[in-house]
Amino acid sequence: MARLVIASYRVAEPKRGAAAGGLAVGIADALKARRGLWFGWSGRTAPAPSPEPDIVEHGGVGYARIDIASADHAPFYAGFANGTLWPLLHYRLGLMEFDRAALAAYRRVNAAFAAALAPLLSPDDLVWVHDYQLMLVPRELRSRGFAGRLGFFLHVPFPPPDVWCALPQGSALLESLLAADLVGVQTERDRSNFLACCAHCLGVAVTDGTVVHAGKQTVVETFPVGIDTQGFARTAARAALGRAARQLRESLGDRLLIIGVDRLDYSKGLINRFLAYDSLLHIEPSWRRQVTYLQIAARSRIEVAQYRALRRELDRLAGRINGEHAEFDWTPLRYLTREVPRATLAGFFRLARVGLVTPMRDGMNLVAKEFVAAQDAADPGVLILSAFAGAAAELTEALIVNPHDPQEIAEALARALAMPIGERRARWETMMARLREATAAAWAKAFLDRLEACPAP
Ligand code: GDG
Repeated sequence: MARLVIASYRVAEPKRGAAAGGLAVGIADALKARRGLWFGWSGRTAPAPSPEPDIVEHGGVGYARIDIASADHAPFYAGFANGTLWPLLHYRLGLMEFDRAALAAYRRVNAAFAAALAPLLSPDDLVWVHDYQLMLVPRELRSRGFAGRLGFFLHVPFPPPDVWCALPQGSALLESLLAADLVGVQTERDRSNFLACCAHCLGVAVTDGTVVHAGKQTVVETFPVGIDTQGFARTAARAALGRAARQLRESLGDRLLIIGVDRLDYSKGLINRFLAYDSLLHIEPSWRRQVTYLQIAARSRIEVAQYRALRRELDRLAGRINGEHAEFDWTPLRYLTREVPRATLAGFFRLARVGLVTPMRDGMNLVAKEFVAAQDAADPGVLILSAFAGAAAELTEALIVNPHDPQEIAEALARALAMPIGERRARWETMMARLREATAAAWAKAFLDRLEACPAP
């Protein structure tokens, strides 16, 4: 079996492995089975990027990590990756900032990653590069002589040509991705947008989802990311009996819980979600005192100005909603900007009657899947899900809403809160059956099987 090499911006702490959540959950089995190496950033900056990574081994898996040049980290990460690419890939041209110096830093960091990784590779390795921070790594690896099988997976959405083309020098990023043998995206919409961008920006031929550019063939397919469904369900069942869940239950009394859990990010639709809850309390006053909405929104990317502005806006809105609707013994909205431990979250999901997941645009949205996995089969909660989350393609029995319309979300909330148990169970069972099959491990296996089937270049 070929060795697996993963390259991603962040790497899990070796000792935590899959317990770290995120990407680690999906790739843990594959890394172990294929005596893998996980390559990425050490979390440190240094005057110059490390020429050689620091490598440690844990549980049969190697972890190779490099420092990023101090002068490059901010323009690379807060600048190009999260100030330019993130808004662009989420269709938010109005929030996109562009500056050539940031693009140059992004190029340097991607080149430094490839320069440190290339000497560790052998021609029959399977190399799998992840996400928008490393879009130039495929081409950089090829230019350093790596000719083996190379895959790239994009975790976030891919926009249509009219949006993508606004990015100066965007063609160079597309060309780099086409240096890979396999490009994976989350949904059919992302796939058709990516192919349309290749045809439109590069003028290349696209047939049956395969792109031929500069004499090289690249397959583009969808691989929707999953979660460790059974593992998360077990964690939730256990955590629901624990102290934090008991305290939450006691604090709620007879009130129904609506829960939202997101990184504090403008793509997650938090402002419209708060407005929707405000609207529910106005249009359906019978729910006053009968519900509590708990929103956990862990601070994220505070080095980017747009995220700080969003935080201020949400703080203001939360204050306004509570000021207007609260009673001396009822706080309608509980809003936390700190991280909550993963198991505690799982237990809270299980207590909730409604999971509110309304991103304006999201590659997949794992919270939606975690909410479903965490439910008690005898008394499952209802998922309200944005039509623009990748997860909506699979979780079709959720109440699907347009996140641009707070009123529509409010109506879905009223419907979810009043939904009879029979309908709740029927919807949940169908979604849960799907999630039991479409796990994170199945996702990684599908991608790697497909990559292995690509003809060796
Ligand atoms: C990107 C794409 C795609 C959240 N708050 C806390 C916490 N979380 C955990 C959730 C979930 C994860 O973080 C968030 O994953 P999402 O998928 O919802 O969103 P992104 O972070 O934007 O991820 C996304 C994903 O990549 C995978 O491909 O689905 O579309 O944007 O697991 O539970 N975890 C803990 N405390 C918190 O407060 N412990």
